[in-house]
Amino acid sequence: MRNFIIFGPPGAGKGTQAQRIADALDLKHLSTGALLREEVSRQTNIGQRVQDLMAKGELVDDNIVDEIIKNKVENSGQVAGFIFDGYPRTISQANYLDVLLAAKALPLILNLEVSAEELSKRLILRGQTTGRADDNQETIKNRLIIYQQQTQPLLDFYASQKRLISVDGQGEIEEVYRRLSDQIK
Ligand code: B4P
Repeated sequence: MRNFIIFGPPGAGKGTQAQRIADALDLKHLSTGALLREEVSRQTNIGQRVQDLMAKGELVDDNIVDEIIKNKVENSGQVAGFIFDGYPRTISQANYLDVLLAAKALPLILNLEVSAEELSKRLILRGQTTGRADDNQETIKNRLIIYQQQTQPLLDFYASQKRLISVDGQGEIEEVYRRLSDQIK
């Protein structure tokens, strides 16, 4: 089994690249953002609890996302591996995932590096085309601050364990994909 985490700030291209890597390596793609948005659109209990937080760009409680991931990992049957997208986002989630995967294979972290200016540009463009509730100027600012405070520290955590691969996330989508593929052949 091969497991990966696609990592980076909001707008770095995590969802975009995770889908390609999943297709190429026949991995199960698990995006907590997409799974949470599905809960919101179905107006489940979880959806109702998280929708305001998500619209403001705040992180959802660790327990909620940990539980969602655990269910998906345990109910995916025989798979070649997983690519986690948007998870983990806190040290607590990272520890939880390592315990969950300890008997399988600890994931390698693929980190996309993109400038703050380019991130805002991409998210504002997506907001205009898809109308996603959290892709507006004010929320984007908050998401970037939260990323720096709560998620970025994970880079040191994984680097110290020699599980971190960073690539330049700027340029054409195909170009970024080639950089990632070269690292995981
Ligand atoms: P996510 O859905 O993970 O949102 P995101 O960080 O913006 O990443 P996304 O994958 O959508 O965007 P991408 O970079 O691919 O999370 C949304 C919210 O859910 C969070 O704010 C939080 O509230 C909650 N949440 C999710 N997971 C959580 C967790 N683990 N713990 C707590 N809360 C959690 O792409 C962005 C745009 O850039 C796209 O439009 C894409 O087309 C474009 N793009 C990609 N690559 C490009 C390139 N090379 N050049 C130009 N544009 C590119």
